[in-house]
Amino acid sequence: MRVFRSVKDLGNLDAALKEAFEIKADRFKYQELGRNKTALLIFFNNSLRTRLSTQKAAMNLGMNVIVLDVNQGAWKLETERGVVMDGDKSEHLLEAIPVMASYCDIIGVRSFATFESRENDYNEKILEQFIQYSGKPVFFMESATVHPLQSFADLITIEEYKECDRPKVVLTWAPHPKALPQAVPNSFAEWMNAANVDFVVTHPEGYELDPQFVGNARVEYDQMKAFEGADFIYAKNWSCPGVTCPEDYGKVLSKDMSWTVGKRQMAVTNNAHFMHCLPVRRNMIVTDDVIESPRSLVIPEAANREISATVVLKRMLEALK
Ligand code: AN0
Ligand code: CP
Repeated sequence: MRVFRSVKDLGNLDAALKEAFEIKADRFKYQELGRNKTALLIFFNNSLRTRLSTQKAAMNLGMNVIVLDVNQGAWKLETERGVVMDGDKSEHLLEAIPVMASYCDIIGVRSFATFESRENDYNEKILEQFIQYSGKPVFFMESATVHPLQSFADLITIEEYKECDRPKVVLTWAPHPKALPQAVPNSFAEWMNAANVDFVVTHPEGYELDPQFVGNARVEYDQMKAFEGADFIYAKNWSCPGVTCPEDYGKVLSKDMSWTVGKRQMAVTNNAHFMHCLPVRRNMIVTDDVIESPRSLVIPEAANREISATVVLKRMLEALK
């Protein structure tokens, strides 16, 4: 595997899940694979889980790890080609990428949507340059449009906790004070469409996800209706994807607190498990009692980030040989 951005990059999903459970049972099984190989993790944005779980995954495989917080200590990077660099940016991405790549074997990049331009975000302007100019395998640690390590961990978690063969999984929008990217719901939709689940998306009008990710998934605008009989509730806020109205891209269209996931909605589910990628704002996205309930999976879900990252790095190391 040279690039990890999509569920398609894993090939057969059942085989990938099998590998994940094999690693979960013995996470140091492949500790010779990464000997004298270096993973470089580059963060343009904050992170708790991705930063720690991916480092742990690399260490499970015997790799060396370098972590760079670009905005804390490195030079401010210009990303546009052709500009006269007379402002506050001291270095261009076009030099920085090959330099960073020269010190490592595999690169992970976190670079969120900036919401400045839908076109730039949805064309993955930053990540595409890493793929093009680094000459190294690149995995996405939440890009402008996707968060595949999260969705893979989510799928592993659903597989572990499902109580029937084909569970009903509901992705629900929930309110948040600030504009958030669509990366998590985009990837979650893409991965659920590929998995053996009955998948439903619910959100207020205007929050329609990009068709390249949501595909033909069922969309139900009535949240209570969507929750009926659900086995898993996956909550997340996202800002306007700009599908129906491009000029609203990245805007907060609603802060409707009736969408906050609470007891009222959970009562109509099939005693559903609650999921969220974290970090979560309590009593905006989900009430204290629901996130603290025995059916909440937020902690095991986060723990599975180590497993998804170990599988991805393992496959990238195997492809280096
Ligand atoms: C980010 C987001 O919504 O994409 C990261 C989630 C994993 N969340 C925040 O910025 C709060
Ligand atoms: N879920 C997730 O990616 O968390 P962080 O932003 O803390 O890495």
